[in-house]
Amino acid sequence: MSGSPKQDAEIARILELEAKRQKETINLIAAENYASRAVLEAQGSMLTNKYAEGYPQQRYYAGCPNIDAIESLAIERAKKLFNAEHANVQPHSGSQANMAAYFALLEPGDTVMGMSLSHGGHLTHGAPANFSGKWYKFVSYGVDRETERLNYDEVEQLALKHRPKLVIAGASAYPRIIDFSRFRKIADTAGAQLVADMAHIAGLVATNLHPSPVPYAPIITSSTHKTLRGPRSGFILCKRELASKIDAAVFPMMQGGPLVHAIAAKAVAFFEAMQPEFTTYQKAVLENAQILAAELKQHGFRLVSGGTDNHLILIDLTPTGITGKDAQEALEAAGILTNRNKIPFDRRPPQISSGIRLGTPAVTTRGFGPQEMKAIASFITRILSHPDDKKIQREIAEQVASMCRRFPTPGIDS
Ligand code: DSN
Repeated sequence: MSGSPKQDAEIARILELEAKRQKETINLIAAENYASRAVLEAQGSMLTNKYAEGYPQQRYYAGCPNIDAIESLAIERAKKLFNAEHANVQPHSGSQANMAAYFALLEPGDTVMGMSLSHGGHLTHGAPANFSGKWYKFVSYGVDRETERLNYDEVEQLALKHRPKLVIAGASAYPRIIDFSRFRKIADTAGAQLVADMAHIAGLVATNLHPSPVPYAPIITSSTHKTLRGPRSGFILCKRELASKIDAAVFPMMQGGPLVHAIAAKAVAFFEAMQPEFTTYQKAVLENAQILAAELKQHGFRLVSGGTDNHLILIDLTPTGITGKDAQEALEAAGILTNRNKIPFDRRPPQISSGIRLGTPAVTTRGFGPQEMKAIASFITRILSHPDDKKIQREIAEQVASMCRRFPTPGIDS
């Protein structure tokens, strides 16, 4: 990583430190990944200099022919990758993609149904502190207390009771397959619109390893940097008949100038996701998640819903007596990055939480496989069995550093 020591020594120094941190830690944060060098180069390019309000061939600025070519490529690639009728590649993030979807379909005060944040939903699915919870009347659905999986019958009953204008299906911390076809039936029965938020699973959807929401949801929102392994950004797919509503909701309603450098990086990521190696990668993400989950269970951990079907695992730490916050900090001291997360029916506040969420997308990008998953499960067990033992944390930190040295970090080392 270069930086520019002559111009800004302070930032250059911190960039070096961050590159070192990314290389020397085991990243199990389920929402993160390592973008390729090609993605980083597009995102860091001189395209950041250009204003391009509007859409291809309809700009409010001069000098946009190359920008039109880039955005058109990104749109066409997104459509092809997900088999969608229309794509808007301008949202700056998954949250903004959700905001635009709501703007396209709702008026302030409308009733909406989304998955509760504490059961695995996202902030923008109606959390009270978020714009979604403030501007719309959200009714939350969650998981079944016994199975800790979505109970579609209950979702349907809630929808019939509250008659929302919109149901949003999707999650940030749900380790199981989401049945978008069932959500479609529920929305139809209740006379609601359906939006699918596939941010976490977009890479799995792109490679047919998770059922696609595209046949069922007329609008699909996503971020681009999780399993999809692109730049930090967002996009929306929709049916042709909703294209002008979605485009108007993104610009000029929600955003001004698009981040053209991010759009170029998204185009690169969509291209990469169409290559056969990307399917091999996503299969390895799933395989690693299965092995990590099985090993953790063998070491005595309780996993929410008993396991995983996707790239993430939610550990319920309640039986261990450790909070999510303490677990996250003890693991970080040994170079293992996770994030504390509420578990369904958690009594602790989100800042503390009773769970940690683990994901395999980033470590799989580095080439970690079954052996490393087994070792990581042992590291986690040893640390969380003695969460205050600094000596154990130091010992494991050395093993973590040695493991990381064996696996180059794409985008940084190559
Ligand atoms: N905050 C992201 C996550 O960690 O899942 C979702 O946007």
